[in-house]
Amino acid sequence: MIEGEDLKPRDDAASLRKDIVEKLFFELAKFPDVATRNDYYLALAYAVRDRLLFRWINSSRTYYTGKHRSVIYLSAEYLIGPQLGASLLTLGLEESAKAALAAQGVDLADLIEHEEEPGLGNGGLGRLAACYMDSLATLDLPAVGHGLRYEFGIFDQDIRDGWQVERTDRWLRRGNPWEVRRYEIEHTVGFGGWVDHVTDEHGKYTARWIPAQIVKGVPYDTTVPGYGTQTTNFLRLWSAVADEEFDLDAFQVGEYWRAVDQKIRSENLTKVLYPNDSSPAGKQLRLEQQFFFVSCALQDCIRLLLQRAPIRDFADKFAVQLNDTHPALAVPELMRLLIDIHGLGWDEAWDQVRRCVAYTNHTLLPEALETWPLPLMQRLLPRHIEIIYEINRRFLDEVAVKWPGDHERAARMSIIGEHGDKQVRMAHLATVASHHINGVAALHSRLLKETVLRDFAELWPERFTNVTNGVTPRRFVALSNPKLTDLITDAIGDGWIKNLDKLADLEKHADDRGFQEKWRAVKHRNKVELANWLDKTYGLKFDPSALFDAQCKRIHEYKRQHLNLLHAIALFDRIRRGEDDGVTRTIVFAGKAAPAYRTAKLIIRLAHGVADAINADERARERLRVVFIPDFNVKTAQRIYPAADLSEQISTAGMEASGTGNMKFTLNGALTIGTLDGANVEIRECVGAEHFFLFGLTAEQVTERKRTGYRPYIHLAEDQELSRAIDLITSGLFSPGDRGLYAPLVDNLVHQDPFLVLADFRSYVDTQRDVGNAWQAQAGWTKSSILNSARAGKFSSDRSISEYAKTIWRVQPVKLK
Ligand code: F58
Repeated sequence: MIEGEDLKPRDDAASLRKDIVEKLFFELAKFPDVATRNDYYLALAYAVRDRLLFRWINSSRTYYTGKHRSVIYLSAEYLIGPQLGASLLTLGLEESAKAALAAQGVDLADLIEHEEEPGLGNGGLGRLAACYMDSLATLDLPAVGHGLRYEFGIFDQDIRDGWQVERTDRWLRRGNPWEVRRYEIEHTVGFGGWVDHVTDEHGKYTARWIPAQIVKGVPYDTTVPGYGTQTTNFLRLWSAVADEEFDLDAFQVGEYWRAVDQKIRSENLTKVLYPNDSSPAGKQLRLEQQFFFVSCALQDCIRLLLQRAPIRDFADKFAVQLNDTHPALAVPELMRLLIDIHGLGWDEAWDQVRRCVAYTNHTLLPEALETWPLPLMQRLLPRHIEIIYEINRRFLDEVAVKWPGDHERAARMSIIGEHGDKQVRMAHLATVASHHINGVAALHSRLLKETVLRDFAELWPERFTNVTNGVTPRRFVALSNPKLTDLITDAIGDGWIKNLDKLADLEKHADDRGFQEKWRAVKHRNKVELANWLDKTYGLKFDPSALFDAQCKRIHEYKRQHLNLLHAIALFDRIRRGEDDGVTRTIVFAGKAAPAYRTAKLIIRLAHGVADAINADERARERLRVVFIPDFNVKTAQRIYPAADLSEQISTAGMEASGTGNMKFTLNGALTIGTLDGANVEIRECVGAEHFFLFGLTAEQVTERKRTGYRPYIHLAEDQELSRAIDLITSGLFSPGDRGLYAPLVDNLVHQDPFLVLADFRSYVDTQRDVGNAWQAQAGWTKSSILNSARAGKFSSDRSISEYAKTIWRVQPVKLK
């Protein structure tokens, strides 16, 4: 008999080389002499995938027979980043791969560079899901991530004449070697139609949904290997295919187009990711996507469950986590499956839902809280809306018991919003169904209880909790910053990669001049590498000895890239006026704007306008550069964090739920300039106030300013530097030939300024002066940099996931047989 062990791929360079050539032959039908870079990339990826699959089989076997509870992570987005480098790191295959390829005359770094990433997310939320998948596997927790296999992910960003131009992301065009399509699994998902209510011969009432349209969901699996363990989980992304390839009737009467119409429409479902950040798209297709993937996910869980246990074990077997409200239709869908398909009564079904579902909120911005028009939901999901109504009816009864006669509160809490047109409030639906509701940083979780979910927190205080976000140190230090990794490992061993609190051992080296010297040298090398890459790729220049000041994230008014730009303009103005503080700076921006978000696009244009004006000024460009790095994604992010000296986390206090870029910068030794917002608060607590540049209004002060009537133009009158900066924008200096270009931006700042940019300007530029001074005292800066890394252990996603596991999911690690 052939045993698993007989099939185990060998990891030495010679075996790997043989496997690569074999893949070239038998997967790609190529021989080495004619193999392209893509062929070699694919061949290596397939060889690596074999090793991942080997580990995965072991995990699956153990899970198949086990009695444990698994995590079902539901997320509409996963920004997993390029897979080759990360897989080699996890498998410990880097050296073998390098040698195996070298023997073929191929450079591994070149193949890693060649890989395109699956951009299946917008920003922080999608990247968080990917970090969490990594930590789940690393902590030996059985988990499956379910999501959508968008054929086109987040758009690629080009810059033309300083403007963002979107290009479709054809990430699948050269093949995706990491995924495995499972042909044996498919689930049908219905849309539209009507509901039949019937009472059978035993007097049992049942509802039967007759959808008007059926789409099939097929899964594509990508392995997620744990680091320093054999555990390997997977991400299961669902793709829509037509139920029937052709409409035969139409075909037979010669209407060929109509014959394929249904197919095209079904497959459109998973075509494209909505490129919206912070505000939901509100489009029917998006609602269809959400329902489609949660329905597939839940049907899949039930399929697996019923192989070994009765339906009533659902909640014992699965902990279902809603990554924001995008998967909240899982609530009525699970109810429907349990009641209509598997015959449970309402109470039993609701008990299952309440015992397994939990909800993470990622935003307080009112425009970002998802609601769906009732008529749309009624039309698309007639059975689900009935279920939602019944959930709401029972819930409002509970509210009436606690607060008899308080109709205003009941209206506020209702799942159905009655402001203007009726809406389904997804956050209320998710909250009512969940045993735990969490925010993503301490401040955010507190504000969540005090503002958007206040009534609910009063009703069920015990359900509310906080889990501060974290990031994986594997990708964001070990993989992306190998020089720092070596330096740290030489000093304290390599235990920190799996146990990030161990970074604290670096503290004892923080005052050591020799160590500081090495630390600085690593940072400098990383900056040189970034500078070279930027020059080669985009012709962008910067001086690696400059203070590298970086703001990299989606472009949004609440994140205040324009505050950063006002500072750049103030510096430029000072230089032109003959003031020189002796600090050389490069201010780097990177980030995408939602295609329909005009102000965000104008901010990008302004960044380029400022960059050009500085460049054109001989004196200024010696001291100051503004650089906009196009197409921010996981791959470029990995180049930027290791090189940064200063991390800009300057959102209006109370508006950034957590931030995770802030953690990645800190771990890589950047100091933060930031407001008391999101996880900045906790970062500052950990690294120490003296190693963090704090400025700006607090969340409470922001609320108070708005309450008492905020008048931004007062700051213009009071602050000459600010008014000069604004004047420079309107003078046309940054928009040659077009003085009105930035008028929408400027008018908004001067008259409304909803994000209090002008209110925080003075505090920000003064704090930036402190930054400049600190930068000039090299040893002090380096010490702070070391301490920032050393004290950032808390921000590992391993810590976040252990908290979810213990307090929310009640799942235990499973050691492989
Ligand atoms: C982000 N949200 C938060 N949303 O803004 C950030 O503070 C937090 O650190 C991060 O989640 C992880 O918790 C976010 O990225 C989206 O991208 C949504 C995508 C779908 C449309 C609405 C925004």
